[in-house]
Amino acid sequence: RLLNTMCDIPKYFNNHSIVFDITFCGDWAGNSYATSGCPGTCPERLMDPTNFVHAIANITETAKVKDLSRNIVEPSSSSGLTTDHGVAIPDTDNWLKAMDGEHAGPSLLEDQIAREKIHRFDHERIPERVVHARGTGAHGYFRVFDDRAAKWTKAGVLTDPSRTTPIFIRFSTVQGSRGSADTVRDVRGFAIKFYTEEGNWDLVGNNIPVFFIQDAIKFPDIIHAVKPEPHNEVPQGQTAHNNFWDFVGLQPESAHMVMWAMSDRAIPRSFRMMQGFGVNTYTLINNAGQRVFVKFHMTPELGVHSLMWDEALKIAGQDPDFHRKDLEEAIKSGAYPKWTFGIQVIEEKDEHSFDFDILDATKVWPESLVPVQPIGELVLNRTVDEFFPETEQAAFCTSHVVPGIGFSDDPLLQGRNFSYFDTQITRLGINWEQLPINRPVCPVLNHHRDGAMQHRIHKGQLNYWPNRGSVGHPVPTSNGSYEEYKQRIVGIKQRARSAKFQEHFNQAQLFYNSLTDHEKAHLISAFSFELSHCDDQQVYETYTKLLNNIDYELAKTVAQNVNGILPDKPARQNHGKKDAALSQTHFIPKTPTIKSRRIAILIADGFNLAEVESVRAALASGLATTWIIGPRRGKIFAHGEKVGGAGLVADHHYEGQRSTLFDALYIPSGAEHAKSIASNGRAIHWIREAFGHCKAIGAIGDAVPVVREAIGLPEIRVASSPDSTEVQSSYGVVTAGKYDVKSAVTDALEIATGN
Ligand code: HDE
Repeated sequence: RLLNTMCDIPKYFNNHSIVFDITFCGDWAGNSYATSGCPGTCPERLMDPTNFVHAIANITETAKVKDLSRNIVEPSSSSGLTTDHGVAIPDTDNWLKAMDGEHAGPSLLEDQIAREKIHRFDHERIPERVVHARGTGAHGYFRVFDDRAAKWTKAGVLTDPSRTTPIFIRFSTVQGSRGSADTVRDVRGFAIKFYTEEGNWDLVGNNIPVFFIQDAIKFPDIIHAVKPEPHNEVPQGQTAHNNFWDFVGLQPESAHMVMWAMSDRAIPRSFRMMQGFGVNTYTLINNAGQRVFVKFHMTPELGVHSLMWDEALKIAGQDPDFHRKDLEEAIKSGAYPKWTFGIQVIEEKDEHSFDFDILDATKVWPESLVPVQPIGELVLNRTVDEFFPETEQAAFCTSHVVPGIGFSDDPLLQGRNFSYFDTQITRLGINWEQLPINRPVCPVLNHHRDGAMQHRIHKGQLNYWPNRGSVGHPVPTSNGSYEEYKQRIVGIKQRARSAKFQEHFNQAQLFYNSLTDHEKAHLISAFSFELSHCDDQQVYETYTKLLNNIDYELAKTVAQNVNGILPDKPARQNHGKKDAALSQTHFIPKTPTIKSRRIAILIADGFNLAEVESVRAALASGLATTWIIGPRRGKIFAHGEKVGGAGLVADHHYEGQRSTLFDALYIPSGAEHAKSIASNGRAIHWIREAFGHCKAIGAIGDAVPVVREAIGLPEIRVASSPDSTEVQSSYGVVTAGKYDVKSAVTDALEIATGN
């Protein structure tokens, strides 16, 4: 009976392959199978929750892919078109009509085929996420380097190096709706679902380590203030409006996060080049039942890079899907995005030893005080098959943690733990966790039943606990189960915040002090842009006044730019402290890389083919992608080549793309080609704009004077003679009189090794 039962169990787990880790001491009829030391009669023993050992699935990197494959519909040319109830359809182009001879008559409501098609279409949309509506996702995996975190946590996903845990990540913006542009100035969401052996763990983070508010009860206020204004639903994908600045001006706890949001962090070059932060303070619990406080960090392999504001604005119109396409392009080309996963740990005994409250989500734990310890890596290696069922229906819950990971009393986290489950009910219905992208890859067995869109068919008579049943019915188990940390709580019920939560400017100042000069300049421009968009004097005056609590010079400059309140002295002294890890320049990889960077090659008829080919090969060795931009999309003929020859096929016409969509520009030699470029306004604009956005520009031979002329900067260094292969580099412009094609191999090697 026992063996028969075991054979049956996989059915309850949807036929997953399951490795059983069960110690039997008897069967359900009470006959002993006598493992040594069986202390009691079996029915009672098995009914005792402490003795039930939960079945554990053997999860691999591809477990989620396999799980999703149960729902995949392959394109098929062999089967005909059918209705949803499976009946073949001869014609899906013409509604059933009462035709009057050759003339159209009324369309008939009786056409159930047409009705079904329209009904289905009418209900295709579901509510978009109330925040983070615009996003994109991908699959991948997570693994730890070793078991170094075992001293803090018993979570297998964080400690067992033999595991590869499948993950799904969704990146998002916050303010805009589903169709808004990718490159707007905004916080980016970084939500990760780990499909672990012990259940799903959702780490729902951002690319900025702090938040606008300290207490979850303020969330509707900040979101109402940041979203398009209620009277005219303006603006879309922007914080540059009265309501946002009004709210944050009256809400000093937002000051720190506003500094981050006005920094380059809010206009990332790519999702792949952002840090991720769990933001809230979580806890880890080890096998001995000890607890530590923890913050989670994801650090991108490629470094942290941003667009320039002018680029971000332009790309929002030129290619609103820029980040979405960038992620897809990288994964499909094999340049898998990768992050190091790290933790900051604070022992319980040190909870109160900092000058900020470690449970306050408007504060970072400065890395100079609490270093980030790398423990693993996240890799994205698969795009979704279909956007809606995977990315749109993906739903995350901060309350979804696995044994070994817990919460803290961070008041923002506590509120989030309520809100996420709740919002999924509105968006997807109560059975949202049965949707393919959300369901765990380990067994799910309980007495939850029914609800709209129930997909599971539970056999048996018993849907409650305790029950008289035996096999196949889940029983509570303490083995490998989630156990709350036994936390002593003593308190007086009141609506209040703790003392250290009252200080709001120290870390805003720390952040500002830690930026490089160019980062500070960008931040000042961002404040000036945003406050200039506020036409209510009270709003921009209030905010410029608040800035004086952070930095006197910053406040003065912004106030001058936007006609705010010019301070005559600092509202408080600058403490002068810095923390290197707050500047994104801190995360430039030790070995510079051009992996996955997009390089535009601007050509016209008469270009030097051998040179282009060898430069391309050198760049490809560094895993950069190159794109030929020509006067027409199609064949462009090289110097000496006859019209009608093989040519080099341009990927885009000069008008088809803009320099903003590329990381660097290269223009080869070739007299006629250089002449054409010099006389083409759009091509000149390509060069000027790339230079204006601080992109690297490479020019050789005849292209050098064209670049110099276009930029209008005679100081740019060039080789002493047109025949010289000597490479000159100044202002980000790299030139040579001649390219020694033979040196392409050396160049490739240098590029590949980051030298
Ligand atoms: Fe969210 N947040 N949030 N949030 N959040 C949502 O849940 C909420 C907060 C974050 O790709 C919603 O499923 C409250 C901090 C991301 O699907 C909602 C509070 C951080 C995503 C919600 C916060 C985040 C969301 C809307 C204050 C960074 C997108 C749709 C207490 C750590 C997840 C949804 C995805 C989404 C509530 C604050 C990140 C309404 C109440 C702090 C990345 O439940």
